[in-house]
Amino acid sequence: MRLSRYFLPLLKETPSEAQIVSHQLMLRAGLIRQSSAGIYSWLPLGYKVLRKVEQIVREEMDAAGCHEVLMPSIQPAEIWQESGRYDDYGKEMLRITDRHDRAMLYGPTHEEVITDIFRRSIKSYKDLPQNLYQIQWKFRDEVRPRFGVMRGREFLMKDNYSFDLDREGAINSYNTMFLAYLKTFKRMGLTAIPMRAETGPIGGDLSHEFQILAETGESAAYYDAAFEDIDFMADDLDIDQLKSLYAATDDQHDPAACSVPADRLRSGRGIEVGHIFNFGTKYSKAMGALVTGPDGQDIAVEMGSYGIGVSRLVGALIEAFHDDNGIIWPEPVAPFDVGLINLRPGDEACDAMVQDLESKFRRAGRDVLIDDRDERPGAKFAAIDLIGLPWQVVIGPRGLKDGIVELKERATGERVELSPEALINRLTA
Ligand code: P5A
Repeated sequence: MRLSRYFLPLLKETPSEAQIVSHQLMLRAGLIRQSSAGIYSWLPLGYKVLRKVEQIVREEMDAAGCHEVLMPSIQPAEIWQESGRYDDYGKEMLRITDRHDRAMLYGPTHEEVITDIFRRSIKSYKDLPQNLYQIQWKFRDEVRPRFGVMRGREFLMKDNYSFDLDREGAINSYNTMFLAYLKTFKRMGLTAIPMRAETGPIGGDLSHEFQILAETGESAAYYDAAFEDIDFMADDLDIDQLKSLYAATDDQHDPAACSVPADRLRSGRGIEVGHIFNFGTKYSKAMGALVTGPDGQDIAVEMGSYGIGVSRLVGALIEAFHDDNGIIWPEPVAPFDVGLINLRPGDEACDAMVQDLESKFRRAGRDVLIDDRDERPGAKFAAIDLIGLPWQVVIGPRGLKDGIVELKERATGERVELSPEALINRLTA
């Protein structure tokens, strides 16, 4: 991709409406634009990151044996009246009336829709367990949307729903999601701390929220240092041990009762990027999601739901990975892998080298953004730092005379001069 032909509206000034660094950087780096309060458009660079985050989430859900579906964003009021949540949900629910005066709503979550699908499709215990998920926009009319995509009114969520015959099966589904979540966040370079949580309007008696650590996080988090040493990608993680490790929010933390020795207790600031719930038969009983059990009796299925804030994660990643010059994307979610800075567009040798490197990177499956704009070098360096690509390559006439280009790693600031061959080897190994 050539920057001169791309749609990347960078801002020089920090927009005054943005209070936190991720919101400021998302606007400055041309990732999003606000449409109305808490509602955003995703511009090309931001949308690329959103899709990469979404894809990691999707791969981990598929690996955990879940099946992807897509449910409507607009839902009928009736199913919420059946579950009993229509009145309880209050003003956060955006209520709509269609031309036939039917009550509809923009879904804030999908427990009712999935329970309705289930009850009309699955009749026997032999078809259990099931775990379905989607990646779909939600709407919650938050009183005070703020911090950009971190607390929006319209936001992208990955939501799973599990169906089991009994409590034991349901806990097993819960544990599977618990481990899948730790892996999902780790793949993005994030350590997520699972914390016991309130169930709120979703309901149930067992719930964890997953908080990633960032200095600018919304709430205080206390946790066992063991979380920092665990290899979340390992296949033999001990779920019971993980669940027993100390982790507490501000209101839960009681220094007197905390069992972790002082030198093993860590504290930080957390951002909630996921939340999982087991709510038993709350919806299946209210809505009649029954299966015939082994002895011929009708049984209300045991359910759970599991959410990841996909659009919030883009903001959370920036909160976790940035410096004074801009964003520092971890490689798995970076919009492009490499930024090629052509210091002298129009110079034959520079143009040819850029072209050659681009096609070699492309063949190796590396996504490249070329700054071929007619701009001062300083402006190019600042732009490529701001948008946070993991690797920067500087191509200039002076270096090329000696057969070298310069490589800079965004995260460390480390620079090396090397031959184009060595560069390709290093970044495509
Ligand atoms: C779980 C899946 C649920 O809604 N029902 C389906 C359950 N859980 S939740 O905790 O309310 O939301 C799940 C995750 O969505 C993100 N999130 C938000 N992101 C941006 N803006 C918002 N206003 C917002 N509200 C929730 C969070 O990451 C949350 O963990």
